[in-house]
Amino acid sequence: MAATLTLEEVFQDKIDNEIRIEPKDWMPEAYRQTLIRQISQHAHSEIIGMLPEGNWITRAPSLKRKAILLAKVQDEAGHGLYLYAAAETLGISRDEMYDQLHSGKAKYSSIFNYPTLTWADIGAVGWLVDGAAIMNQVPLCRNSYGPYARAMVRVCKEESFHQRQGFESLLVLSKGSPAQKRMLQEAINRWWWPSVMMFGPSDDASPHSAQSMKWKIKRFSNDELRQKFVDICAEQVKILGCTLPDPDLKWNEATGHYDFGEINWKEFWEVVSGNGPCNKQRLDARRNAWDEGQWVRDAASAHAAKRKQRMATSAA
Ligand code: BYC
Repeated sequence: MAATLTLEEVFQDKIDNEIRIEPKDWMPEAYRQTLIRQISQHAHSEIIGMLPEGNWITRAPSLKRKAILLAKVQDEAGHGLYLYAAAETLGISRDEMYDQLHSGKAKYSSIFNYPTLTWADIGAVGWLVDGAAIMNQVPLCRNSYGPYARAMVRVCKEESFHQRQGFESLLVLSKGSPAQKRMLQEAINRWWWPSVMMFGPSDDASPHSAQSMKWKIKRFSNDELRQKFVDICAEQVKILGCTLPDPDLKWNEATGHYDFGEINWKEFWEVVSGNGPCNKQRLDARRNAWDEGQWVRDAASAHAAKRKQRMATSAA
């Protein structure tokens, strides 16, 4: 007679056989907590990520660019809300997640703590930041938790458009005046290393990777994805007639990849721990938006309570 499997074994068996875990399925508490941590961090990144680009909506150089940027930033709001909804299926409330963000307890992507100083930074965010995000998120479409995987399919479709519009806008600058070309190269110089860091710590310093790979939350390691990103960008930058700010970037015939320079991990951890150029500004903006929206939440709750009462009275 076959031995009875434990809940844990049934769970891992599903994962090993590529069967998705759904909200009502049994799951180990640590799996639930890992997903809450990652999905909520991802949602916060989308919402905070609206700020550096939102900064340029009123200053976009043409009506076309303004319309594109508005749509992109609205997409990011949608991604954030979609992801909060996916995290809620794991038993955390949206208020708790907001509270963790506003109190500084929850992380969000390091990349959004850098400033967007010129219009070219907006193109660079599309090309490099969305490019890095897609590299990380396409494998997440196959992650083992159903609601997160399905959310990622939608998000990746929209982000591919974001990445292309960013590159196209940089391509226009690359054919412009000497000042525009200079602005383009400077934006690439500013955004390159933070984008490379965005993939997270190197594999030997990533505490969560091994377990997340076993649970198929992660399909590739941080360093594998980072290498793919470098390989692609090292070629694409040539089309822009620009360079990446890395003197050690060099094609390696033996490995079939680009070698690249040392990452400044001290800078990465400083930014992650709250000391980046814009951390304070970003969190203050979110906290103010939350406080200033209190009357909307109060009004919506009062309206819902009145409606409920009216329905109860008419049913009686
Ligand atoms: N920034 O063991 P590790 C977008 C933390 S937004 C800050 O490798 P894990 C867009 C990590 O949380 C898309 N913190 O962790 C929006 C952990 O700390 P805790 C953003 C980072 O989870 C607007 C510690 O370092 N994408 O597309 O296995 C405009 C150790 O790391 C970062 C996502 O959120 C970082 N960069 O792997 C434009 C993707 N990296 O929690 C575009 C979803 C690491 O132990 N997330 N940390 O305190 C993931 O794929 C994974 O969570 C990560 C990290 C690869 C980021």
